[in-house]
Amino acid sequence: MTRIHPTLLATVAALSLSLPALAQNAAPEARPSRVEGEAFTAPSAESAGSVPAETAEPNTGYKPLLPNQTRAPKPAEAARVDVATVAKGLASAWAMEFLPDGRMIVTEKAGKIRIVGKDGKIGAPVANVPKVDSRGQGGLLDIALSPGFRNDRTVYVSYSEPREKGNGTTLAKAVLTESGDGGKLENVKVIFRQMPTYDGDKHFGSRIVFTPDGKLFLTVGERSDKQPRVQAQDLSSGLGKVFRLDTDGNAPKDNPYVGSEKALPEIWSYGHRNVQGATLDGQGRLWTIEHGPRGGDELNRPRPGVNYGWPTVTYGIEYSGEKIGEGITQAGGTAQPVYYWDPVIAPSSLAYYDGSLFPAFKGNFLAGGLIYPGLVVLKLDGDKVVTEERIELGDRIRDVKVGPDGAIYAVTDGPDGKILKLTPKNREG
Ligand SMILES: [Ca+2]
Repeated sequence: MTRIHPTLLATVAALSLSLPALAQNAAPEARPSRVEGEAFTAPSAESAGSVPAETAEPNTGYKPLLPNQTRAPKPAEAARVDVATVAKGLASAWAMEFLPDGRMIVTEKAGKIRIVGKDGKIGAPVANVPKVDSRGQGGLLDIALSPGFRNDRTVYVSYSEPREKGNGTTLAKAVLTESGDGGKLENVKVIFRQMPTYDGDKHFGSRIVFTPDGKLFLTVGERSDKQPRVQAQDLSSGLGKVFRLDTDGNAPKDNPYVGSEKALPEIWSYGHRNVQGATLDGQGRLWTIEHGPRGGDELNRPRPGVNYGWPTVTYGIEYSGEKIGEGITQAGGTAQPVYYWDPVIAPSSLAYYDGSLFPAFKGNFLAGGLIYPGLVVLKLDGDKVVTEERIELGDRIRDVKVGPDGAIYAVTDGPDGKILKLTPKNREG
């Protein structure tokens, strides 16, 4: 965790930010303040151009605290991609994963899992999927393969679970057995429930990310409405959190709040809004992308016990145009987003590019956009964004994955959904 250096405090004073709040948070047990590392050094890259990818009018009058925290320049040289459709006819696909043999496994929001062949043939629905509440933004959400899938055939799914007096995001594991072009889930076990249950149809998250130490992260939402969303700041509530779990859904002993009487031991980080994108970077660290309010989508690198601000601190405003809470964009004890978008892109998904087909994308993040109809490519240097590039695909993108072949696969939203494959444009052809 970052300690505040005296010279940084002086810098902060010079910038006339709130010193009392900072002093309070400089106590040994305090969460990192917004003043982090080399935050005041403007990042730059040789590949950067001089104009941002985003040129539309912002929705808010807020200014970023940090250089390049929004509207980073585009690369001087644009990526040239070919786009092919590898599968079509999916019904509101939500998530896609590659199976070890190169086929794909896909969730559909209404509650179906299908295996898609390498030839694009969409398989029959897998039987025995848990019942989902698919109203609004709910339904069958993410799917992830157990790290030992080749042997244990275990899959993990997150979904909005119908419950007494409402619904909530639930994580289940099951064994996938295949027959014909379909199959079934066996030994379905709910291993974690986001609580409390709430009667709504928005902001369920969610993504599942396994880590090399045999644990997993589960991201969720805060249920959107004004009444539940304040619980994103409440450590006794499961709303608006990133959880870290073991593969049976229990809190690992080294989680930040294990042993605390007032906080849920499964919590990794808090103050999140609706996290629908999550991935590990090349160092195995978690990154998330979340839907903000109007003008406040965020890229974060969630660290243990850190408060990401929502709904007290945000760069966005209500869709009505009102400010959110006190309308503050920074506060001691909360982490600034690494990057934010105003206007929003509505980020559905996040992947880390570690393939070799696109050398220029090596180590970059790829985010799928629902409002921005395509992919957003972020190049980072030392955890700061140096360029933002847009690849328009003409469709709402629900998930993005890097294939075993190094190609980029984007899953489109809505009826007659497609899986698109992006490869570098053949300059000779
Ligand atoms: Ca935030």
